[in-house]
Amino acid sequence: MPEQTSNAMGTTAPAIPAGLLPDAAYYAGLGLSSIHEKVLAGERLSPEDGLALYHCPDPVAVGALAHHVRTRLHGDAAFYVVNRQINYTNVCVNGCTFCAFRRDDDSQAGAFRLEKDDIMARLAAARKSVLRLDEMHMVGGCHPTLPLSWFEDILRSIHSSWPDLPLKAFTPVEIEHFSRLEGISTLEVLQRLKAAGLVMMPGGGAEIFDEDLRAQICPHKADATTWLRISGEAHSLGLKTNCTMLYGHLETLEHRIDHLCRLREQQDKSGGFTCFIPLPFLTENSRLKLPEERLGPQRGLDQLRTVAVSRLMLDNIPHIKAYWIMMPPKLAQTALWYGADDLDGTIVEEHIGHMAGSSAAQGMTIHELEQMIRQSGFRPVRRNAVFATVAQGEAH
Ligand code: V47
Repeated sequence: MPEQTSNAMGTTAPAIPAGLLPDAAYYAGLGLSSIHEKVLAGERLSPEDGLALYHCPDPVAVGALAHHVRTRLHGDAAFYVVNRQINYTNVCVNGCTFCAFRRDDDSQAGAFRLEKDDIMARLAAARKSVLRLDEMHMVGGCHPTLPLSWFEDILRSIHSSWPDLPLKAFTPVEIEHFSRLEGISTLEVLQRLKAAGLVMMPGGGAEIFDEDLRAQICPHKADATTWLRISGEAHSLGLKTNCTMLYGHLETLEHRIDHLCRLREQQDKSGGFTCFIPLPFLTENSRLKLPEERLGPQRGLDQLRTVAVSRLMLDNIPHIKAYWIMMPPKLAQTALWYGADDLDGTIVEEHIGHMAGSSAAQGMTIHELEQMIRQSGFRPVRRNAVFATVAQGEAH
């Protein structure tokens, strides 16, 4: 039996097997002595440390540090959720240049908008096929006319049909849009949605926080300060939320580290971020054209390194997700060894990544997710939307 250790999140996890982490001399040779020491001591890394990890020539050594932290937090557990994604519309007023999903208005080719009955039917079918859903994940474009009451009604209907189904919906960007449409504060929007049954918010819309870059890729979207403020407001109401970073487009490594540090700072203040999801930019059907050197197979290693640096920098966020829709599933499996501890879930239907070129399936079965986790050497743990454990699996 491996030695048991208690960790910062209050759970007990087996100690990392001795010898997996390269020794101090190896990290000294890479110029990472102080980072190695800080990681072993559980101390916070600086922005400069984050950049040094990005510049380190040995990505495996960076991954081993992240794996050490991930193991300290979660042992050999790798989480997944039996969920159903719903994109209620792709009509959006924001016009972000990277987005392949959005359409200008309801009449444009490829535009869609679900009715309440469509949403209920999708959930009913998903529940029938898996017996029980542990998360409904609903997001959409910022539609120009759909009122807040439309969303409240949908949440209430779902909640009254399936009171045990945790409802995760609406990014801070959608919350800000509802507040503008209704002429009420974002806090009031959140209070109303919570009263209608919302328990969790997904982390989309954070993109990259740097103001100059935001002006280039998403000029009309809620700005960084607003995105972070709304997350904090949600936390103050007891709603848990996730957070993301869209990377691999025009940003520099400094922008990525700045983004991670702003999330970490917000988490110090409000404490409700549950999971961080680094989202590698998928380039198909996008108006944002990247220079040649930003494309190509080397992006795989960058994705693993970004998972690892995120795990190491975000010392106050419990979970890091390798989202198998945006990362190919094989890379998501590998990411479990680079600091990730969660794979998201069964999903069933997804549009944002697929319209941008994701070649992943639309959904995965529970068996496939558990196999992915077991074949990577981890123990599957089925969780719900707020990361409460639903069922523990065996490692093999
Ligand atoms: O907000 C849009 C990003 C996000 C592209 O919280 C793109 O559990 C890559 O946030 N290439 C939506 N990314 C997805 C999201 C999410 C997904 C799964 C789980 C959770 C969670 C959150 O996708 C958007 C945007 O940042 N995105 N277009 C693209 N071409």
